[in-house]
Amino acid sequence: MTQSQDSPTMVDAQIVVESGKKGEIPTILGRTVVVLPTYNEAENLRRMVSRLQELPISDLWILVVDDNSPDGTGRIAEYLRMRYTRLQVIHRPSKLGLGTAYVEGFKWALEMGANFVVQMDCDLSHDPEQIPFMLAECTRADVIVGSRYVEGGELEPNWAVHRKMLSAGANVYARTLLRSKVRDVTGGYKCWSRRALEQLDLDTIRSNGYAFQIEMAHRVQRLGLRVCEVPIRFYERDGGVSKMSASVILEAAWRVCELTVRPWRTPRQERSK
Ligand SMILES: Nc1nc2c(ncn2[C@@H]2O[C@H](COP(=O)(O)OP(=O)(O)OP(=O)(O)O)[C@@H](O)[C@H]2O)c(=O)[nH]1
Ligand SMILES: [Mg+2]
Repeated sequence: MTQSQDSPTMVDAQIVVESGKKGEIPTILGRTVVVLPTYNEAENLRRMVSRLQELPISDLWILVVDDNSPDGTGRIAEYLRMRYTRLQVIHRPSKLGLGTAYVEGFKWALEMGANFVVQMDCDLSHDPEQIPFMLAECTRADVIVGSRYVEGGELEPNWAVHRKMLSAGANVYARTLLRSKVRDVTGGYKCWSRRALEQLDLDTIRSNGYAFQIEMAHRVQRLGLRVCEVPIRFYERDGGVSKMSASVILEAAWRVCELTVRPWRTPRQERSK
């Protein structure tokens, strides 16, 4: 089978499948929760929420996980919570990291009966209009990765060269050491099925920054879950500033090494839990 522009990639089978009718969301979808971790995203949160609200997905909820952002993102989230019935906010006392924000958000989403959970940055790097295309693959995959590194995926051309190099370099480094079949192993735009999240043993996730994305992709592969990569265009963040830092990069570099030598549980142990 040949790889065609914009066709999703089934990672577990290492083949490319045709996409079918793009954007056609199965009617069995049930509840979907979009988890948005925020730290100083006051410039972006409103626009993000309004774009999510316009999506043609029934029973779509939004969960903001804010870490007491000094720029008042938490207050904006509260204002939005009063305006929209399907928006909830978790307020945490201080900047506790992206990884723990997602873990809290995922647990909350499972508790409220989500069948699918979407994780994405709240800086408009991830285009909300891609969600229907990701959900359209949900019947044949446990995890759908919005991928910059499959055919049809792209990075916005005016993203800074050093960021492109960091992203590509980190991806090659992690994929090589962890023998990852996922092509965008550092990507933060994903759609999880309930089944996948329930198997992941969220309390044992060790990574908190950039490394969180890598550890999750690694666990998915070890568990033998079905992964589908859907091409996305990745945009430069719209407003606000990046939280990328030297310590985040070092954590990722270290964590990849740690995962290669200490991969915690085998899939069988993980499954028998
Ligand atoms: N709750 C919470 N959210 C965070 C934290 N760190 C980052 N975020 C959010 O996580 C998302 C990703 O962070 P970014 O700063 O965009 O990191 P990045 O996408 O790797 O870097 P850029 O491409 O430069 O934007 C954004 O929505 C941030 O606001 C944190 O410690 N706590
Ligand atoms: Mg970002």
